[in-house]
Amino acid sequence: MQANDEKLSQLEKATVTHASGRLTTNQGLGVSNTDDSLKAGKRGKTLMEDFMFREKITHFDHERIPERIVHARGSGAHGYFQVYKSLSNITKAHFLSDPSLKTPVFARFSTVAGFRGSADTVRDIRGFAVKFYTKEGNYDIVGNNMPVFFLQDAIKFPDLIHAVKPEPNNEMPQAASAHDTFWDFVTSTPETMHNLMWLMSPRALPQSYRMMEGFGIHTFRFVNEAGESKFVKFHWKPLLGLHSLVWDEAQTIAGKDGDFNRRDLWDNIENGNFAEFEFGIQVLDPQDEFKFDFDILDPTKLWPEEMIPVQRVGKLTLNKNPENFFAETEQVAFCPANIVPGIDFTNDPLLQGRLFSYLDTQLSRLGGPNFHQIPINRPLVDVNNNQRDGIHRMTIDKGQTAYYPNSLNNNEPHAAGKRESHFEHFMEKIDGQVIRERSESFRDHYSQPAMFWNSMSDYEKQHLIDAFAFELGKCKTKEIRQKAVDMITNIDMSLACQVANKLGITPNKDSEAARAGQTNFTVSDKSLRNFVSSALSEANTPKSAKTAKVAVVIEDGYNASHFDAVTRAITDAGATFDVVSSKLGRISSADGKSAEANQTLATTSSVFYNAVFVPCGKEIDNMGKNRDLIHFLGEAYRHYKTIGLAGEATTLADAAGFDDKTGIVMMGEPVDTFKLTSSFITSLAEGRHYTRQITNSMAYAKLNTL
Ligand code: HDE
Repeated sequence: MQANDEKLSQLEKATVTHASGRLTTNQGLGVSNTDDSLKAGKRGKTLMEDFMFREKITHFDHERIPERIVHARGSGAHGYFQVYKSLSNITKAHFLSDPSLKTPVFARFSTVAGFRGSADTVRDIRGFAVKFYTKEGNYDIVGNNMPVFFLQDAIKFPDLIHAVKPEPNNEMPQAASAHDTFWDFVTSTPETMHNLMWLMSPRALPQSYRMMEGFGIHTFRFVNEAGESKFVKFHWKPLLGLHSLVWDEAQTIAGKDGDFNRRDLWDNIENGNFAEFEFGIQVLDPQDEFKFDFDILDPTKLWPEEMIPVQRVGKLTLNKNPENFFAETEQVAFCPANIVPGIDFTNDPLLQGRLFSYLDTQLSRLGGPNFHQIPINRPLVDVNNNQRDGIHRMTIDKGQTAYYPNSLNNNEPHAAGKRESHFEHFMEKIDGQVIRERSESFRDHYSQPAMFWNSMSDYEKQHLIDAFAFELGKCKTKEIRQKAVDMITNIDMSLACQVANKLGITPNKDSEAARAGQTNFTVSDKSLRNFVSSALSEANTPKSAKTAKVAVVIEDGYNASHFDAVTRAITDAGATFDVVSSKLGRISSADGKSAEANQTLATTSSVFYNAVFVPCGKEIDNMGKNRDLIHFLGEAYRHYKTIGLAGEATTLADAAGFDDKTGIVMMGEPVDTFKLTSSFITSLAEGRHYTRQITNSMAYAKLNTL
């Protein structure tokens, strides 16, 4: 029994298996031949009369709907949400007040800029959208994997997206921000600086959707039964920790398996490794609204966890793949305005714009006003109102009245009474003049980016430097590169200098671009500029070997006892492995045993694994000369992965150029298999070995000498 049974059984009712039965037209007419069109003679023209042909082709011609204008590429899963303890003291939301309640959910993870068929592992923000099918109606948290956004006002969103999407004259580049129009826009819009820092960090390359954080970004409100309100920010914390890909690895994966993140989510759910996230809240008393150096309504700012702790109050478990991608993942319609009693909006101008945009875009994407009746979008509670008709209406709404008030049907459906669940807007006091301007309190665009930079580990800092240099290096317009570097001087001089150095330019901290966005802004005593928030660095995340994937590379003559020991240890640690060899099929060990190779060095690549292990064997000399294997090992080395070498396989360390032995677990003969495999698993559980020194003399250079 699934905890999300109620929603799944609702979907089940809309499911058609097509498992058996005669072939029919859409009108139910039996069809005996669907392979030949109706022709005037065996070699003649197709006849207009062929309604079977016309029906089949017409349907096919209309099988696609417009992809999402942003977040087109996505992957979804079903699951459930459960709160740890009642939050009824701060919110009257029913699904947050009862720890015994399992609320069904559907979640969709996405990239932003790429088209529907683009690769998963591009540098981009990831969408993290969750639809809760609650007893009080559908509630959506439509968030991202970064806690801040590029913009402070929704009216700028079309400009941002036009700038980041492929350029309009030649539709290039696909799913990439590394081009002139994006950097032209952001260097003219200093409020983008904080999100840019996140985009240039490893956070933009999640290793797995199961291993990324999620954020509601905006400040929302909780409201309790007594009508008291608190400001609140939403977080999703992955139980497996926060883990990212290396840039070089992400690019290789984009070529070798564009479905990498989608496949990972799908396969793990199929294997029972459910995706789990804790729900976190940061709660702020309204009296503290003006206590900080930043405006709490500004979506380009985060609330440092060290100042306002994240309380983990519940858990999201994604435990079931969709039955049909189109029906569920493609047709699901999220909307930040889908809200339940106990939760409310704030004046954040970005949120305010989003409250309009989603329903509007779905009208054209899903073809009309009845998309809420599509099975994946249907609430579990009854929908009862006087809205009628429209394209693709799926219910037969009975009765004479479709208006209120009415006497012919006793005023039904009636306005919800006090004791019936209903939504009431928080009675916020409004007092202001109509004005098209930005608040002064939104002006500081550089303190939080500086905090982000200061909170990074050495590896993350280097990643940022390389990412800025790559993206700006791809821009053809020199002035844009210069502007970007000048603006970065406001964040950190050493970052600006190191990026500038790679671009062959000199930062100018007094240029117009550097000064833009600083108008009237003085850094106050409370500035977060020098604050270090350890929650921002991936270095401080939980790590484990659970669900990791290991490549165990063997050739004929391998050592079966090493192989058996390591594969057992991998399985015991909750990880999985592939047996990789030069050929598929049975590989024979030195002592007459065998193992089945399910991948070859040609069909797979080290980028698909978290670690590599080579049990020794009598073929080891040949292995040392195998370019594919040395490339495989060298790549794993450059991507900071654990590498295990047993017995004679230790000679591969030299052959592959492992000058720095950090994360290289090896033991020559005689091999103590228990000790070696335990160290291997410990090292695997530590995640990547970012302190490993990688220089150009290693790995690649060795490869060229073969
Ligand atoms: Fe969205 N966004 N967005 N966005 N957004 C859409 O709605 C929009 C923003 C986010 O898996 C669209 O159904 C505006 C922030 C996600 O189906 C559209 C603004 C955040 C998804 C839209 C923003 C998001 C979308 C396109 C500026 C994180 C994918 C298709 C104010 C908090 C949901 C659609 C899914 C999708 C508008 C900014 C998250 C056009 C106007 C900030 C996860 O309505």
